[in-house]
Amino acid sequence: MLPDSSGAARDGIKRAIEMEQLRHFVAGASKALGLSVAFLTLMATGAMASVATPWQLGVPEPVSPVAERIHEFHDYLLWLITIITIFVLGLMIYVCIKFKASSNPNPSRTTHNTAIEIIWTVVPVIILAVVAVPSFKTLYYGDRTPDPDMTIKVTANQWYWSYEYPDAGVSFDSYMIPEAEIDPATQTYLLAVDNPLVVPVGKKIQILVTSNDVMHSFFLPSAVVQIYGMAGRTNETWMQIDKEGTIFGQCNQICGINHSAMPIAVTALSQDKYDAWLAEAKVKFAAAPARIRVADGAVNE
Ligand SMILES: [Cu+2]
Repeated sequence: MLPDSSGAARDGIKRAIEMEQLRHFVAGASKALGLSVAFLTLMATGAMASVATPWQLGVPEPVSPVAERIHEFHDYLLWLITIITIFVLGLMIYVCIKFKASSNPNPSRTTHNTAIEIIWTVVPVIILAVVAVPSFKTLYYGDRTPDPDMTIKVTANQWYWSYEYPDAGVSFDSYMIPEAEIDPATQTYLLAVDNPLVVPVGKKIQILVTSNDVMHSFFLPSAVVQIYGMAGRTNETWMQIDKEGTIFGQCNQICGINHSAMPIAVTALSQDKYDAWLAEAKVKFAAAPARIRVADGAVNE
């Protein structure tokens, strides 16, 4: 060691090394976080069926304009919170190292700084505003549609759904297919039903939901529809399924012992196929006697 090397010089070198290590750490952490966020975003927006699969990441693929907007809002918030979190983490690490007792033996006695106090009040207010504006827009967009193409009335029962097409005069019940009758090649137990709700693709459908008994909830994750069914009350929402195929949902309000036995299947068909189905349904369901479920669970077929 050189005779003139002072304690201050050693401290300076030590601090320089620490700052260099910090810069490396922050750069590495940002890169890792950026890659993770990109990966998760890719997984969340990738093509996925509406039935959950083992090890699936992310939420179901959106099938309606409301679902798409909500997914966009979700991704926007994810970027926003990621930036805020990285900024706060970076600030904390910087402060912990720069102002620790060994590198800052004579701490500042500052208690107020007007400029900083204004910044840390105004910036969060701006952040809340940029979250609130798209949030309310999406909320009101999904609430109801002013000019629906058709109406479907959904009535929840313990433990099945009744669907009614008031414009067409068609109504029928939709029951879960029991495990013993499931065809594993084409059906999924706890999701497959005997009579799915059938809708035309690309049409704005007003959905009115009520209940005949306890509280239920009509929940279709791929279309981001979730609305309570309550006896004596009619709740309104809407959906527009833009892809042909079947999506699934479930009652997601605990409604009694067979709560798990009231799945929802919605099949979206092109207008021609839907018209053909409707003509068939008018005949099929007109003649069918209403199924009555009695206390012991028996059903008259
Ligand atoms: Cu229910």
